[in-house]
Amino acid sequence: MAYRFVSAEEAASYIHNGDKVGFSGFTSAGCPHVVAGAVAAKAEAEHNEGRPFKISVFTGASTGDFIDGVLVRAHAIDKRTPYQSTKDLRKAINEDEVKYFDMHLSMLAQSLRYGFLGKIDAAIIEAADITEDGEIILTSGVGIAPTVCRLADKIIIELNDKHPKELRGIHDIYEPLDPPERREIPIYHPGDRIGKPYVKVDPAKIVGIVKTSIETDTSHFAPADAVTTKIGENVANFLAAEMKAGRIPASFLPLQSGVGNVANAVLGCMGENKDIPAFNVYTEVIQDAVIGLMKEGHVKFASGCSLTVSKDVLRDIYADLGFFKPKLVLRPEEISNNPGLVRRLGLITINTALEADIFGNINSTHVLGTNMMNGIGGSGDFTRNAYISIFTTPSVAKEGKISSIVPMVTHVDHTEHSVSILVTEQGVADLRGKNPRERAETIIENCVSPEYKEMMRDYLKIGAKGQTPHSLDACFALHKEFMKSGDMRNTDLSVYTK
Ligand code: 0RQ
Repeated sequence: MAYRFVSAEEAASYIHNGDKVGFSGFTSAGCPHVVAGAVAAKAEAEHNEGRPFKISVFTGASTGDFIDGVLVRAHAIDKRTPYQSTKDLRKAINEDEVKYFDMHLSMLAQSLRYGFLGKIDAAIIEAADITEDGEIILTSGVGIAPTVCRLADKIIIELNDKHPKELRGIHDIYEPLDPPERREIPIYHPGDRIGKPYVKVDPAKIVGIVKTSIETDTSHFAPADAVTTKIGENVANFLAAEMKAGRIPASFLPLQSGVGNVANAVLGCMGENKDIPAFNVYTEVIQDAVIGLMKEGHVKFASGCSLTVSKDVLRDIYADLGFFKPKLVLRPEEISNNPGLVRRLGLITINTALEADIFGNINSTHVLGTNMMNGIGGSGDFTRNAYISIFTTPSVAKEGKISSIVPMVTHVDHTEHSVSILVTEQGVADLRGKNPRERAETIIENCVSPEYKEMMRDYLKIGAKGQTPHSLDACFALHKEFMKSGDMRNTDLSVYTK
């Protein structure tokens, strides 16, 4: 092969202060593991010499400590998008050290192509294989890899032998044309393949290949507990009833489900529900539960952007590619999260709220309206365009000191217009066809924790006038009380009625 094999340190020498760097992967699945660490070491050395060194980091979604963690601890990140979930990076964002901007995941690749975010200098890509004429076989996650490979002046490959070359064929790499040439994306079924099994690049752009041998361990879920199980059962029972009522076809519709413990529990409960037939998944992250359901025959096919699964599950998949490859496809996030496809395929979408308000607005990202948690991720891509858009949240957080359902959310990611169903462990609020007052009553009676029900009813009485009966004095009373005493249960709404 004509390529140069280099050390991580030599690869890092191609990255310079002020560069905009695009990484492959989605969650830590498919992310390169070692070059970012060498870039962080280079940054520290430069800082020690009194020279500036920061790069902007563009990725599929969150990464892992081996990209976001090492770089932020070296004070080497200037700008960051579109999603993150690493403790140290979150802290640096909220201390205003890192300029993070939160984006719908489906829009990042096209925003880069449109030139809205500046020129991509380098792409760092994890590969399972590469051919002499520049066909890159990605690993367990795709993200924005095809686009950054095309836009970057130079490409660094991490060739990871823990991903088999036989992965060739699992990916479906397709980039839409830009307007005014864009046509419809010809996917009509979750399993349709429309692109190439590889990312094709000009071999001359590949400045070096770093060999690695690192297993990705992307998924750490707490086992389902009483609350997440109840939420899961509520969602599954709701969907089974919708099917019985004829509002979901008997063949069912493809499912998208967010990331995390609740999402895993929901999928588990759907698999156990005898009234729900085997279904397809069209989502961004394919988690452990999907693979489990696939083995049992409850999931027929899964289209996603990444295999965000635990080490053992990834080993199982790789050991039996003959079984799994025909049932899986990994797509760029521009396609896995494409709003037009979400609407066309009629997805049932299930995402998690940090907080919801009694009128159905959702905050997925900001604690107390100010501190970034992770980012909107793909939740907006799916929610806004869903056949039925479901949000889940435990009714309380921090042992009851926070009600996840409040009079007014402190930050809006998804407006009332995009939310059909709200589910907590308390029950299900069906918001379809309801006006604001009806929505509030349904959410209070079905979803709010008993400890907060009376408070919410009182709030509605304070904000008596208007179509949406808010009180601009009292709408953040619970949040202000939490900031004062550390417990929303101490809120005294009577002061607003005097
Ligand atoms: O705090 O970490 O200190 O324990 O928030 O809450 O209940 O563990 O929930 O891990 O599922 O995350 C919305 C953040 C939920 C996630 C969010 C505290 C709570 C805890 C986390 P601790 P939980 P999860 C696909 C779709 C947006 C992106 C998305 C998310 C911590 O699901 O990032 O949907 N979603 N993407 O105690 C203050 C409240 C709180 C609160 C909970 N109201 N106020 N703190 N907490 N409610 C994925 C991708 O796009 C890749």
